[in-house]
This record gives sequence, structure tokens and C-alpha cells, in this order.
Amino acid sequence: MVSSSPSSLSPPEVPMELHSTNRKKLLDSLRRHLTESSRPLHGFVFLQGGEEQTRYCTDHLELFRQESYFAYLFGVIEPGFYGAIDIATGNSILFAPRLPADYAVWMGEIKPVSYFQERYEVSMVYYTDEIVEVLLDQYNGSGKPLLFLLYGLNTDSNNFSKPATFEGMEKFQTDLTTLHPILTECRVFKSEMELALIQFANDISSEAHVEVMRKARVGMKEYQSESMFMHHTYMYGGCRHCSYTCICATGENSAVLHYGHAAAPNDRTLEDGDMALFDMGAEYHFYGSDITCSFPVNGKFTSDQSLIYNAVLEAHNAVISTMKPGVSWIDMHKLAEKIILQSLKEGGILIGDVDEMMVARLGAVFMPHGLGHFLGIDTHDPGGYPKGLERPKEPGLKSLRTIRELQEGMVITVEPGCYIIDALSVPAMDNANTSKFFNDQIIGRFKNFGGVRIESDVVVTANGSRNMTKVPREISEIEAVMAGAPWPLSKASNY
Ligand SMILES: [Mn+2]
Repeated sequence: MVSSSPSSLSPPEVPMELHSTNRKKLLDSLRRHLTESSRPLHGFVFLQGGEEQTRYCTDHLELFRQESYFAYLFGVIEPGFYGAIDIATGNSILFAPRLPADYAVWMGEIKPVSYFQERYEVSMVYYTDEIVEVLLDQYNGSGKPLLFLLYGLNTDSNNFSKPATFEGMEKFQTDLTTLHPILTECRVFKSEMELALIQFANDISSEAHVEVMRKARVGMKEYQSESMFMHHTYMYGGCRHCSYTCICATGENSAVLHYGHAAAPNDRTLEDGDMALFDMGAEYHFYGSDITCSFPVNGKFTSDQSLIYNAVLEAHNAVISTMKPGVSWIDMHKLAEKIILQSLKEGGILIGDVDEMMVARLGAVFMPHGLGHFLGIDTHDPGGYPKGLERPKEPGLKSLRTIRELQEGMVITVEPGCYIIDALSVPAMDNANTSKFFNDQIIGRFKNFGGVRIESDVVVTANGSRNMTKVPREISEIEAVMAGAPWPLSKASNY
């Protein structure tokens, strides 16, 4: 029997212990580092939370979303906060903005500091205009207290974290180099409580993807799929934010890797014979999901669509079943490439020796992006390139957001894809080194194919991995669900 509710889920309670555990992990790690480098266990980790932004010169406030490192340590949803962790005592201190009386008229009740102390389960809460006084008072060492500030490179965006600033900073010493790599490394390994939130974001997003798949019809607009996804995850999951802008690409648009942006706003009409590539993930209490489903909008795969789809699915499944601690992510990327090239050869699109294709980096013509990235509070969670790891230079591999060995507790996306992108395939077909691999007669048939991506969120376990994403993947499952079968498929189903 199909349940009458469109969702089997409801938003879970979030224990603030999640953030105190994150703080404890940072404290242990930082203390270990200081001890090893013979430095005193004094001073404060000191972070500035995010600030509310207005739209250009107007008074329109953009919906605030906390800065990710601050969210990790404190879980605070409000703008304008600072936070400190006392390295000597382990005490956590939040500093709340002192709001004008007018706030109560326009924005709601002005909460006392006791409210924040109770809600966020920190040791103390003061106002931001008390930072200097409180930190000097709490400090037990000699000389100016040392503040460990957050400053370092995000290797995905190439932007730097902005270290905290406040009036009276000259009364403190600052350290700009120690905190960032240590805190970033903490974020790479997820606790059970963090995994539970990523799992919920995956569950509600998986359900929404199935809903979107079922309701896809020729003649609809791409943005109607985006709208249904956002409605489902917000209505039944309480997810006010998505992890990233929805990519709802159909037909040729599915070869545009970051389709869906303001200049390509998911506004094409779904046509009979199109493939859809829908990359959408909801965020719940800061923690995200990142899921891509590819399917034919009319509900039935053609043989050409099956060829490309199964090539990508085989790569996706092989990677997940090979993943375990100690496995290199570059090797997983190459495994996916090799399986895709092999399938394209079996399908007659490519000709020749697959190992030679690998040497020629032909895989990057069909999959120019990396196989996957860390996922957590950020869609592209930091920590992919800690000090000492160099980004590869070769086509395809240079797009990898990490080249690390897998370790237990990492959450990483597995997102192989196969796209016919003219800007890559035309030069490769003209190039003297790679032209011999193409079967010109067959590849013409795929000129307007677009692409397929299959993306799941996977956690590395002690001796393997677990796929947190639960959507139809096999062609038979997709066709059944689109024809109205329940999901998960019941064994008794006749579809
Ligand atoms: Mn992704």
C-alpha cells in the first residue's frame, strides 16, 4: 500500500552536544599540536561569526546563513556573534551583539544572554562590546593574551578565511597560521552526530528526487522540477536552504556542468527524448547533501541513453564497492575513467586500447570534473589539499578537489559523469594524438546528447564504505518508479 503522506520523514532534533563535541575535538588537537611544538597551553581560539548582508545599496536583508567554521564550533544561527575557546580551561564563550531597542519593534524579542547560554550550551555568554574585558579577565598566562585567529586558504574557491577583528585588538597577540589547518582537519572527519544530519539531508533529498522523477512530464519547465524539490525538502524536512543552487538540466543543457545559475536559470521546456540531469541537495542545520539523478524525461531509456547511463552507473558502483581506508582518491578517479572508456569502446563510440586512451588522458574529454569532493557543512567541504599535497596538472585530475587517501569518517561524493561537450570533444577529435580513438560515424549520433552524472554521498567506514543516498539507480528501478511504483521498490511489485 502506498502511504497517503508524501513523506515518511520529519525534521530531527539537533543536539547541541554535536557542537561541544566539535569544540572538544579541536581543543584536543590544538593542545596536542602546541605541546609537540613546546608552546604554552594558553590563549584563546577566537572566531568571528558571519555578518548579515544587504542587497547592494538597499535595505533588503539577504537571508543569513552562518559562516561554516563558526557553525561547526558553535551552531549559532544568528548573525553578528563572536566565539572563543579558552585553551587552558576548555571554556567556551559566546559574544552576542547588543541589539538596539528598535530591534524589538521590527525583528522580535531581544533575547537575554542567558537565552543563548541555554540554547547553545556554552560556558559563558557576554556582549560583543565586552570582548576585551572578558578575555583579559579570563586569561591566566603572562603578557598579552594570545588569540588563535582563523586565516587560511580554501583550496576550492582560492579565497581566504577572514580573521576576526574587533575594537581593542592591540591588547592581544595574534597567531594567524596555527588554527586554520588544525580546524580544517577536524572538519574532514565526521562524528556520528554529524553523520546523522548528513543522513537526514540525504534522506529528505533522496525522497524529493524520487518525487521530481515521478512528476516529470514532457512540456514542463526545468524550474518546475527545481520548485518541487525545494518544496518537498522544505515542507517535509524543514530545509530552508539548499546546499547549492539547483542544477535542473535537460537535453543539451546536461552537458553544462554548472547549469542553473542566474544566466542559465533552469528555464528550458522538457522535450520528448531528452535526458534530465538533476543535481540538487538540501541542507539541514548547516549540514548538506549533494545528489545527482539522471533519467529520461519520458520515463523510458533509449538504447543510446542506456549505453551512456550504464557506463556511468558501472563506474559509480565500482568506486563505491572499492572504497575503504587506505584507498587513493586519484586511483578511484582513474578507475571511474577507465570503466567509462571501456563502456564507450564496447558501445562502438571509441576504438582502440583503453590503456592507451588512459595515457592520452581521454577520460577527461568525457569527464572533465573530478570524481568527487568532501561534503559536510559546505558542499565542497574543506581539507582536500592539506599542506604538502600538490594539485595534479593533468587534464581531469587537475579538477580533483582532493587527492587524499580515504580514511574512516570522511564523507565524499562519488559523482562520475559522461558528457559530450563540443568544446572538449571537437578538439580531441582533431588532435593527432587522440583522433584515432573516435569512431566518427557513431559519435555524430551523440552530438546533442548532453550528459549523464550519477552522484551519491558516501561515508568511509572502518573496512569499506556506506552509500547515504537512497534513490533509484538501476534503469529498471528508474523506469518502474517513473511508471508509479513505490520507492523503495517492494518485492511483490509487478512493475
Ligand atoms: Mn558534487
